[in-house]
Amino acid sequence: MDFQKELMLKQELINRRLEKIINEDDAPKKIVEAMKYSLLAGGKRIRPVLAVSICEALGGKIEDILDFACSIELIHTYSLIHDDLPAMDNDDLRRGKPTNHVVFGEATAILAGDALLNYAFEIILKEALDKNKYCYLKAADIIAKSAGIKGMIGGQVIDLESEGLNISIEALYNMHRKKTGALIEASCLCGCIIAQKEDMTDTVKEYGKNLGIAFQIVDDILDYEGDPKKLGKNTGIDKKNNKSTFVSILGIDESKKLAQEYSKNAKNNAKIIDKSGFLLSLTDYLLNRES
Ligand code: GRG
Repeated sequence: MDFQKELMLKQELINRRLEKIINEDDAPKKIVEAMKYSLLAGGKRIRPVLAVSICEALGGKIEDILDFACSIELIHTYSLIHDDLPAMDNDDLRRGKPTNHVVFGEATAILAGDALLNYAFEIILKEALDKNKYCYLKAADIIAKSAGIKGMIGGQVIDLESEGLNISIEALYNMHRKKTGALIEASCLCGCIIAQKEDMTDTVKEYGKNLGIAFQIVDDILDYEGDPKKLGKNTGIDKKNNKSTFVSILGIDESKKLAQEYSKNAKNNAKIIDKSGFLLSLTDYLLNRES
């Protein structure tokens, strides 16, 4: 199996479907333009790739999950637009391009995020209604919870509350399991649920959990390596963001070891889920990524 080729094919498939989905004529042009700007700005499409790959590996068809998987990318994009807002991280750049609020203004950026979240559930419900299968409702429930107050939004709130504080590694882990991990875990689980392989749920859940944490530790490592000076000496807090990170608490070497550990666990799960080796290579790719 040529992993890079396979990954590119999946990303292209998802990109083409996203372009189709977002081509909405029956809505004000400005909001669709703002939604498109961030949605089609070249992300890695990790969450839909995970959903599609796991569904396929467990015997489902791509068409069974493609729209559903794309809706997860809409939710991810909404979270990035809102995370970049002045009231949150106040970032001017995302994926090397001006952030949504810099281009369209704050009010439109807030609405574009809201619209992407709502549109995601329009797609999810359309799938559930068209396919008329219980598994789509179950997957919808998983996605809704993972993006909500017990998942991504809950994690974001804990993150905001922790600003400037020296938090424990356990608290950091708990925050990231919700903020970044929940949607990643849910993407994996939906693949399993839509493939109707309920007996694999525990392994897929474990995979998503391990991968989500490895992904976040790598994110912290990449952030540190992009600007090592910003780490406050022995403060446990990353100076630029005024937040604790895996690197600010554990140091760079321990963080790399921890990322390897979680990744190793995820790879053991991946081998059970996907015999083709794609998920295994995807896990490695995410650990060794440069952005
Ligand atoms: C505002 C409700 C709300 C939530 C925001 C997930 C999140 C919560 C904020 C994102 C901030 C961030 C950069 C977190 C680190 C991990 C992460 C989610 C990175 C971005 O995901 P990738 O690498 O992004 O999949 P691409 O650009 O490839 O889509």
